[in-house]
Amino acid sequence: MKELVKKAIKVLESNWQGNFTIPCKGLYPFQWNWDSGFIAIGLAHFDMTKAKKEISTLLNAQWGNGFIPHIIFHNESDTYFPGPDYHCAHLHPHASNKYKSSGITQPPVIGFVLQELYRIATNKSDIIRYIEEVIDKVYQNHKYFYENRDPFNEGLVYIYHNWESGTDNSPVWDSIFEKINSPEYNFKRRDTAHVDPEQRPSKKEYDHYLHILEIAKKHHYDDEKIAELSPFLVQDPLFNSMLIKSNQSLIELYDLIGKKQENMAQLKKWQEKSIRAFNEKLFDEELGAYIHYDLRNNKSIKYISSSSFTPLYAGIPNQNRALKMVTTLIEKFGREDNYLCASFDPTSNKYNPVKYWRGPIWININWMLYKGLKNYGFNKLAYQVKNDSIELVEKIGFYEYFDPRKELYTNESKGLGGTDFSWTAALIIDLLNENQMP
Ligand code: 2M8
Repeated sequence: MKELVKKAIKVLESNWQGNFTIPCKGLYPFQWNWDSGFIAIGLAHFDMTKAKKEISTLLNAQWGNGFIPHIIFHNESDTYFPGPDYHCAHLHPHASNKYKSSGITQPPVIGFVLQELYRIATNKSDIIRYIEEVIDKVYQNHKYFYENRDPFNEGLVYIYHNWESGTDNSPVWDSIFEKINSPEYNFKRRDTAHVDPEQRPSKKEYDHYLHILEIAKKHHYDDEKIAELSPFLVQDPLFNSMLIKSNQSLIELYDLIGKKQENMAQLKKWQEKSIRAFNEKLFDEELGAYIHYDLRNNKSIKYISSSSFTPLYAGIPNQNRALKMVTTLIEKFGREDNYLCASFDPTSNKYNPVKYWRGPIWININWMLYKGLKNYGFNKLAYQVKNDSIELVEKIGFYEYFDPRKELYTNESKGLGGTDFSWTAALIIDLLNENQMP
C-alpha cells in the first residue's frame, strides 16, 4: 500500500505546474475547477502548502460576480480544444481581466474541500488561518449560484451545459440533445489524438456542446438570457449535492472560525430550502433514486446514473430513503462480476462500459459514494466501493476511468481515457491514508 501511495504522489508531482495541477498531460493541459478540489485533498496528505496553493490559484480566477470558471487557461497549449479563444470569457462584463478562462462552471466542491483540508491538516491553526483568508470567496460563489442559477427561487440551481455537470456525455443528456438542431461545426478535436475515440464523445455530441456555448457567447454569458434561451437547462442531482455538501461545510467552518455570522445565517436558509426542494422534486419513488430534472422541457429525466447516489454524500435523504437507494444500487449496479460503481445504469441499453461517462467507473464518484454510504451506516457496501477502487488502481494504474467488468482484468489490461490522471491519484492517497488512521 505504501508503494501505491508513493506512485500516486509521483503522478501528482509530475502534473504539478508550480501553482496548480493539470488533470492529465496532453489531454487536459490547464487547470480544471472540480479537479483542483479533489487534487487538493490528495496534496494535503503530503504537502499542505501545495494544497493551499492549488485552491488559491483557482480562487484567484474568480469573477467579480462570484462565478468560478470550469477551466482556467494559465498557460498556453495547443493540445486541447476548445481553448481560450473559443470560450471568450471576456465577453462577460464581470469576467477576470487577469486570467483567461471558460464562461461555464463545474460542480461546486471547494466548500467541502476546505473542510477536508481542515480534517487532514496536522497544523490546525495554520489551516484555520488559510480558511479565514479564502472562505468568503467560496461563500460569494454560492451566492452567485442562488442569485443567478435559480430563476424560480426553488432552492435548486441549474446547469446550462453538459460540461458544467462534469459527467460530460452521460446518456442523461441524450433526450435533450435529440431536440436540438445543432449545426455541423468545422473544428479540430484534440482529445481523440490522446484517447481512443471509442472512449470519447462523438462528433455529433461535440456539435451540440459547441452549439450551446455559441448561444451563451452570443448573449455574452448573461445568466438571465441563458435561463431564458438555453436549450440545455437542467437541475442535476450531482451538481446540487455538491452545492449542498459545500453549504454544510461552509456553515461548520464559519462556526469554527467564529466570524461572519450573517453569512452563516444566509447559508442555513439556503441549505434548508435546497434540501427540502431536492427531496421533493428530484427523488423518483418508482426508480428508487434521485434523478435529473430537465428545466427547459419541464420534465424529469428517468435514468439512473452514479450521480443519482451522490446525495448520500451530502446527507440529503433520510435513513429510509437511503435504504431504498442502496437497494436500487445493489440491484442495478451490484452484479458480482462487475466492480462498483458504473457511472450509468448497467441494466440500461444505453450503458456502455468503455465510453467515458456512459458506464465506466470514476474514482471521484466512488470516493463520494464510499463516504456517503459509510455515513449512513452501510459499511459493507461502502468498503466494497473503496476496495474496488483501490484494487482497480493497484492492478492497472492511475487511469481516468475504468471498465467495470471484472473478467477483463489481466496483467496486460489497460484502463480507459488518460493515464496518470491527477484526481485518481489524489483520492487514492486519501482512501489509503485513512487505513493508517487510528
Ligand atoms: C472532462 O471534461 C472536459 C471538459 O470539461 C473534456 O472532456 O474535455 C470531464 O471528465 C470533467 O468532469 C473533468 O473535470 C475534465 C478534466 O478532468 O475532463
